[in-house]
Amino acid sequence: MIQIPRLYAIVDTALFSASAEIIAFAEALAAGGCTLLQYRNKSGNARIMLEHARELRRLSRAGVPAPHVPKLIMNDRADLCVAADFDGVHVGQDDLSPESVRQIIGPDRWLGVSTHNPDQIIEADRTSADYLAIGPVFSTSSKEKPDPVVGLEGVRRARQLTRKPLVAIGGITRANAASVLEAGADSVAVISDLLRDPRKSAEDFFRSLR
Ligand code: 3NM
Repeated sequence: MIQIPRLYAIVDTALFSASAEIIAFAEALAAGGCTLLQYRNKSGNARIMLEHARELRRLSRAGVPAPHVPKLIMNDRADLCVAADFDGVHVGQDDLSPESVRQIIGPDRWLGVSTHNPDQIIEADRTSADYLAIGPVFSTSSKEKPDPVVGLEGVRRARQLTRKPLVAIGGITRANAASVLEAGADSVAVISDLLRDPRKSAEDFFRSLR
């Protein structure tokens, strides 16, 4: 069973205008103590994705002191995970199946699966996924066509349905994160509430989740 940190930071490239901003954002998150980062790029430009991913990989290995070397997770794309030597892949319900991803990434890399309702949790729980995500917990503007909000009740329900590490996502902020862990999540995945002053925001999250 993997050990998942309480904060799972997502770097969504749609929110940045230049590659340098994306890299600087990731560096600031790492400086704030983030040890798990997801690279999320829904543009579909595989070459740019691989360029960004390789730069993040290089930085995470070169720049940051050892206890803080962040794990890097690629959203959706198992091929790019392997090409950039990332630590794992996160897939949704419309991506490759968990077992197909597992064949590509091998036994050691992390595999995460998004779920949005009890049936999906039960199904994903039977796969080799290392962790499951449940969401959106609260309303979010960071995802196109989000599934219906599951609320804290959805997190409690999910907790009853799986023993895998559970990541909650969607509308999670420094103000509500503690309630999400209390409901049974092991970790919170966040886009928006890390954007402004990422280093301080990450530090605030860790303080609120102690
Ligand atoms: N997935 P924010 S909600 C990427 O429900 C994503 O699976 C979701 O961003 C899901 O922290 C979401 O800004 C957006 O709400 C999370």
